[in-house]
Amino acid sequence: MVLNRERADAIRATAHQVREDVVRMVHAAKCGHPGGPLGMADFMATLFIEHMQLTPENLHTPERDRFVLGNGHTCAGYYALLAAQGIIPREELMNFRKMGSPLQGHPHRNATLGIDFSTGSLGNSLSGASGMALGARLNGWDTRVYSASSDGESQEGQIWEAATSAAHYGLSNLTVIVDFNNIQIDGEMRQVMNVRDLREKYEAFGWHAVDVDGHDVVAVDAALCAAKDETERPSAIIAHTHLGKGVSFMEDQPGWHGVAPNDEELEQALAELEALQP
Ligand SMILES: Cc1ncc(C[n+]2csc(CCOP(=O)(O)OP(=O)(O)O)c2C)c(N)n1
Repeated sequence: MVLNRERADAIRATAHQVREDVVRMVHAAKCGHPGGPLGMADFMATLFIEHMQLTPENLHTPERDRFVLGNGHTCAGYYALLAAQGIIPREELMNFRKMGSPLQGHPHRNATLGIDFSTGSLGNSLSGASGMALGARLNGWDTRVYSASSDGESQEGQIWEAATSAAHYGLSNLTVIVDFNNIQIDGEMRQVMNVRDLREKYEAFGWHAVDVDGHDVVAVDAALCAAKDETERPSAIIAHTHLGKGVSFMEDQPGWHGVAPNDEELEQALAELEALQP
């Protein structure tokens, strides 16, 4: 079923809020990674608002859906979405990366905040998510496990061990969304270490795999629906995005992978985002 206009608008409004939160959080921390989460905001909001069953009410229910953020450095956006879901108190967001806050610069497993897996060291995520998916199936649960990853994380060999194993066990309750923006910490992914066509790769590993425009919430929703319809294979959604989406001076600029905006840059970023408000 195609996402109706009202639901699509609600997702876009949440993605907008996430972008504002991200630039404010990274600015307040004076360090962090704004580019990735700005690029991921549309597909992450689609996942969290429309698909994943993760709410304050079911947080402690073992059968609930699970999420693993493989590109852990992009966690400002993840925390902002958990706040949008009412799981993290909004006021905590401004303590991002501060001493004593649970919202550190990479996600730390925290049952109270619904953070299911610690990440930051690239490459572990799909193994963890596969284990959760297999465990859920062995328990006879209806749980779906979602993992976000990136073109940079796809350079890690362990991702492909996990991809082999997930296909071997037919983990159709597992979906990975890959943030494919051709950018990583040291520059353009195609120059640093080209991972090539990830849809073809996942298909070759026995997965159901599709390419989508990661900023088109209707297309992302359709891909997530198709993943739910799969009964034999795990699913990979290769989301083509622009790092820094929504802030002109950050868009497609590797330099904004992991730098905080200064006061003037924050002001400009917020003004530009305001002008784009859906
Ligand atoms: C095992 C490991 N090696 C290296 C790093 C350092 N590192 C942090 S982010 C990053 C690039 C990741 O690429 P991507 O997720 O595509 O970056 P983005 O799109 O957010 O710029 C690297 C190599 C790490 N976190 N873990």
